Amino acid sequence: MPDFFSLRLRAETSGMHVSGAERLVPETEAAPVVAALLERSLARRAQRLVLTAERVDEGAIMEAPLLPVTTLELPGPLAIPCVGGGQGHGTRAGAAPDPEAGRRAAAGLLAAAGVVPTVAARALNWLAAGPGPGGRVMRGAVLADAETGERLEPDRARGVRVSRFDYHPAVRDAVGQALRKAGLAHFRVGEALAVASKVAAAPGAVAELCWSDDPAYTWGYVAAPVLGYVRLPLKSDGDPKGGRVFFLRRGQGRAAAPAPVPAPAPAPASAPAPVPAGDFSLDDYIRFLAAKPVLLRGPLSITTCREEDFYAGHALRMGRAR
Ligand code: WAQ
Ligand code: MG
Repeated sequence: MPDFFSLRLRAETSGMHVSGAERLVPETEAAPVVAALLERSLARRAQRLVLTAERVDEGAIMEAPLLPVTTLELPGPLAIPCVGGGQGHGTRAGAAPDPEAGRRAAAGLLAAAGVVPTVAARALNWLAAGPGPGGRVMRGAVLADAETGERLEPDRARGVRVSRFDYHPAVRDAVGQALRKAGLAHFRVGEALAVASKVAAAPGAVAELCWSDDPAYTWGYVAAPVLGYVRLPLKSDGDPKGGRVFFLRRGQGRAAAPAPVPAPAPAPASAPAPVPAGDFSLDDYIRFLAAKPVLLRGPLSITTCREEDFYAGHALRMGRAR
């Protein structure tokens, strides 16, 4: 394989971050991908675009499995399930998914993945209020200790950005096709699945909670090594608050032990096994998210599932891990 390029585009208006895009592509594709990223940001009329392009040695790249995707059907008349709706982001025309039911379900999923329930509840409040100083939206993610709820991100205004990841070139087209076929063509789904799959591959990863700060995009997800990527309605139409919380279990070691690198995994049959908490530090965790080049691959599973069936199918109890 040729060398790869990490391409990162950041768009700002009046000094405020408006959007970002991350790609990790073979050198031969770098030029057309840069053009596509620029086009998308220009269409959003940003004032300032910052493009970073860095050569990445192919030998430094790790492969990690894509999380299986489930759209959760929630009980109640308002939460209408959604794959195949043709809207691209999971809502059938006329359906008004109930974000309160979604947030309750998200709390249960986080607890099942190993987040202490009071910590999960706190995290939902962070995103609802805007997790940055003064209730602002952050550019990156909140890091939270899954057991104590302590916030661990070094910069409370910026958060931690996941970078240097992409779909493996061998699966990228097939993934796009599978998502479109399932009614999940919206670019946010494909981008979020890639972020979540890298985050779940980090040493010490327990779970992630996310919904967009785009006021028009109301679906979000809970992702975890033991759950996969679980989509659900998480906010009301028009709400501009959103963000990400990465929950982690810290390892024993405090020295600069290198992050354990999982063997290049063949695609998992269902959910990939959780990475056990090992000998790694918070710095290792952050370095993995920001700097370790990761290509995601494996067949992509996409299903729709009722909440109780999801727990049964994953051998999880509602609200707590097996
Ligand atoms: N690394 C860390 N945090 C990030 C990153 C990143 N690369 N990109 C975005 N964030 C944080 C940041 O705080 C944003 O404010 C927040 O996440 C939301 O970002 O399957 O599009 O790009 O239908 O608005 C979920 C899709 C879409 C659910 C989420 O997030 C589905 C989305 P956005
Ligand atoms: Mg984004």
